[in-house]
Amino acid sequence: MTNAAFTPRVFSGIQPSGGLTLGNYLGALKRFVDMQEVGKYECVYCLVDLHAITVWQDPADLRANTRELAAFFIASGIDPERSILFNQSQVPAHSQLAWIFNTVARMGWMGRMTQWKDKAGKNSENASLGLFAYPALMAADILLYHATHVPVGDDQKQHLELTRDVAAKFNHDYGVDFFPITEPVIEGPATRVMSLRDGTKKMSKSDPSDMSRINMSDDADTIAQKFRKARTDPEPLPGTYEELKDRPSARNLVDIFAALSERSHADVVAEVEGMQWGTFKPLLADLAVEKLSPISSEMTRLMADTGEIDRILGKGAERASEIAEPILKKTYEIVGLVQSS
Ligand code: AQP
Repeated sequence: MTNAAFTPRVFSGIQPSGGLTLGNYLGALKRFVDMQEVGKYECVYCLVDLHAITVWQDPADLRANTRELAAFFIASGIDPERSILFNQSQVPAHSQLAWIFNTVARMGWMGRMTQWKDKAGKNSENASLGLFAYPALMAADILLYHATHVPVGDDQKQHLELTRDVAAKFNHDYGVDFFPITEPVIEGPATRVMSLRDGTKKMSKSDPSDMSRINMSDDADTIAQKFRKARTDPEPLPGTYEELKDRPSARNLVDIFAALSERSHADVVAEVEGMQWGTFKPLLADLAVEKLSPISSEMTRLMADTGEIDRILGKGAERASEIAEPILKKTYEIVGLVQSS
């Protein structure tokens, strides 16, 4: 059976672990909105709170961050009527399918994940079992909806490959064609937004330097200051994108500009050819403020009514369960787990 046999369905998620960045927006949220607007997919978007607790989260912060993340989705353009928006822990089928996948995935697969190596670091004996099993839960999130397409940033590519391996192994072991082999959708001019201090490192909320990232909560002055101080190199902007190949910090700023302005790299480079950084950086800062400040003001407005946010998430969880429950039930049947009706 090919993926054509499945309903075209998008699934993706973000952890409510606080500190949303421009990387989350350009690599994930903006793409989620694009997929919703295409109109041909059923879109399921999840605040993956069970993933967040694989590293310590203060309970009060987790609650606040979950609501703030829901506000971020809606403020960025996700319509909770057209797309399904919910938090993972409200649909128990995620954990139930993850357990089945814990028995399908191999220890060796997990041990090779670069995110595990980066996050557990030298202290892996002390990392949580959940952090190690994180990719099996992610496979469950995706396959529970028979998702055919998963928009993510480039850093999630390896986890998506593991999801495909889990689906293929399950189908093979049980002699079925039950789970789709999901397509990662890693597209657009900024699939990996890099640190403003080091163009070879991913922009990340856990970077100790706040100057390395644009936070969704940054005000206009802070955004302008961070771009002004962003690392570049002494050369002016070149005439072709290819000439930026070995200039990661410079390329990063051009990528951000292209993604925010929804233009191709070639188009942007043609316009700014020969420009000095002192001229380009303020243009970039103005563009970022123009695109991001309406989102952060809308987030503030939405956060004033957390009851409404909880209602949206509750309704989303009900709609998600309607898709997930029959798929989980069928999985149990395939595996041979007796369920009295
Ligand atoms: N810098 C980035 N460029 C492009 N996409 C990015 N994403 C995150 N950072 C970038 C994408 O955002 C989605 C949600 O990711 P997550 O919830 O797993 O968060 P994360 O990747 O853990 O975010 P951070 O900031 O990188 O957190 P830490 O510092 O804890 O590792 C995913 O689609 C991801 O690709």
